[in-house]
Amino acid sequence: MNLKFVAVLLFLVVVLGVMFIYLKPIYRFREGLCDSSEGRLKYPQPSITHGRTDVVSVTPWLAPVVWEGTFYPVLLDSIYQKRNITVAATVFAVGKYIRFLKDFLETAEQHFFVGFRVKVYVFTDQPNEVPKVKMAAGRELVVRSVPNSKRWQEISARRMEIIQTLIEETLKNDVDYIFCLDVDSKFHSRWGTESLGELVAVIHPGYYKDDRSKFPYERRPASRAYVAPGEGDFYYCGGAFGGVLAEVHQLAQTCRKNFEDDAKEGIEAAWQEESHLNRYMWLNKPSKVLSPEYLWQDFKARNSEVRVIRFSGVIKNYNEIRPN
Ligand code: UD2
Repeated sequence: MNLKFVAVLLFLVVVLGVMFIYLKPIYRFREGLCDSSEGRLKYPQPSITHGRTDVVSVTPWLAPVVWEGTFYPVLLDSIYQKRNITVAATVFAVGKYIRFLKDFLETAEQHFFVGFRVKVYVFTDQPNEVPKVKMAAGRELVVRSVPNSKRWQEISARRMEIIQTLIEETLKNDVDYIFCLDVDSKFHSRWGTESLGELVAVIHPGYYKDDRSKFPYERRPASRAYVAPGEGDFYYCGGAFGGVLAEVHQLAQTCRKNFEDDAKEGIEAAWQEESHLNRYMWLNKPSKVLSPEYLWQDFKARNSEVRVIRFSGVIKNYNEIRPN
């Protein structure tokens, strides 16, 4: 009886072993994951009609616009894996916004540059309240104290100054890419190497089908965030942008200076640093543009061209969470 059992068990182990050896490569090949016998990656042949026809996938200045279906994640990951990159993310959780941090950090662990070296910089006025989130090997959480402010507009806008200083004082030789993200958001799906570029902007989910005359740019010529009628490419989010350190440093420094010079003259742009960022991106075209998959809004129904929501802003009660 025991011998029979052992024989059946052995038989099953052999069958499963053979299946594993022969079927795994076939499965992996279908997924586009397979190494060829020479150790090279196999993936579907690029087609001359590659990409999507229902959405824009390249800008007039020839920057890619990243949508699901325009890239092979495994191919991109293999390219950047060889470069051994480190990606930083900044996130601010000041005042009541600390409540969003746990979900942000936990979902970042599941979806944001999984398998890569990542440093998440949390800026908060309540360092003791930062949730303990288990981070995978090679991933690190750094907590920095920042003061609170009476005005939410200042909390949001002062991020540029803090990002500028962080790059100058800490990140310079340590990190290759940086993304600056809103905390009241969650990751739902992959955000990875496809998003990397010199200067990266995300198209705002609220305006991507609108004519540029409807974009909420700063329209007063007195402001340094001014965008004239007939100007502007896309309306970009203030809640997510990034790129290589030098480019993001230049962006943060310029937006900060323009914001402060405006303030000296008693002007605050319509959407604070988001307005300055939009002006900056008009004059300094992003080298990669991310579709609204990369910052959706939970209160919006998903449109059919948005096949994947990767990151989205949660529904929040502004009156309840903002300082004023
Ligand atoms: C938009 C932008 C935001 C910013 C703002 C204009 C998106 C999705 N969001 O969102 O990035 O450009 O317009 O100022 O594009 N914060 C705190 N504590 C506060 C207030 C803000 O920590 O009391 C931080 C936090 O990281 C938050 C971010 O600042 O995610 C932006 O503030 P918001 O979410 O209130 O801005 P909102 O929703 O108007």
